[in-house]
Amino acid sequence: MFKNAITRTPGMNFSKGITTSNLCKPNYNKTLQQHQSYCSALEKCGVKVKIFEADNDFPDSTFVEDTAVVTERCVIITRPGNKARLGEEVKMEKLLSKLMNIHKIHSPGTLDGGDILRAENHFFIGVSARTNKEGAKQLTKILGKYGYSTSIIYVGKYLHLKSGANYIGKNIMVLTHEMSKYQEFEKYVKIIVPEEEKYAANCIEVNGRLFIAAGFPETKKLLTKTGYDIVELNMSEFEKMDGGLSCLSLRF
Ligand code: CIR
Repeated sequence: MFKNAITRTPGMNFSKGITTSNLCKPNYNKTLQQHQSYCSALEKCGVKVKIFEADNDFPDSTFVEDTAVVTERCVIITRPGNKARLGEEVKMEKLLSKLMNIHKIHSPGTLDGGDILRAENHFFIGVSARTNKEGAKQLTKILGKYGYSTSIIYVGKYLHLKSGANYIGKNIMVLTHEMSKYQEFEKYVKIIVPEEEKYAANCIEVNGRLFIAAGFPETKKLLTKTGYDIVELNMSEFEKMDGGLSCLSLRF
């Protein structure tokens, strides 16, 4: 069960963040509305949501997931792999300073939380354009000290591991077609989203409910079969900046 979540209101310069998408620029008011709906949905699942104020120094800072890995045994402050985001983690470290067992990824390691996929007490660490081998090595060591197992996955062309693979409990992995072929996921029940809906592979389970991006009907049908209550959230503005449901919060 998650008791807490941390989010950050998108800043006015949200549209100046990093993106590879060729969708149009996000609309700020719509972005704020979608963010509020996301936070309310978390609250409806019994989660206490701490919403930090917008940080205009970092247009991507609403994607808080990338700045820390929070578990019930320890916290790891990351070191974002894109220079434009380096420094977001310093602010997050201050905000999390009351939590126990805080560790940090150190240079030359880089690591984005979007590359860290937890499945029960196992952590898949994606090595990507953002998370390097050194960052993965440091995280492996820290998590190992707390009794977690880890393994490394090479993410390929995806921005982050969780852009294409997400664990939703009940031994189920939600995967893009491409990631479904990774042998690392063989022991899971696989739900493979259609190619034209691959954005919807990024979904999160929150206290028995499944948050999915609105507008992906085939994925919704597949995920309804899991027995979870489905909560559809409009993510259009975040998708324009390469962000998904998992990126918008730290849940613990
Ligand atoms: C970035 O490129 O860093 C942001 N525009 C999107 C980050 C999305 N985060 C995530 O998938 N964990």
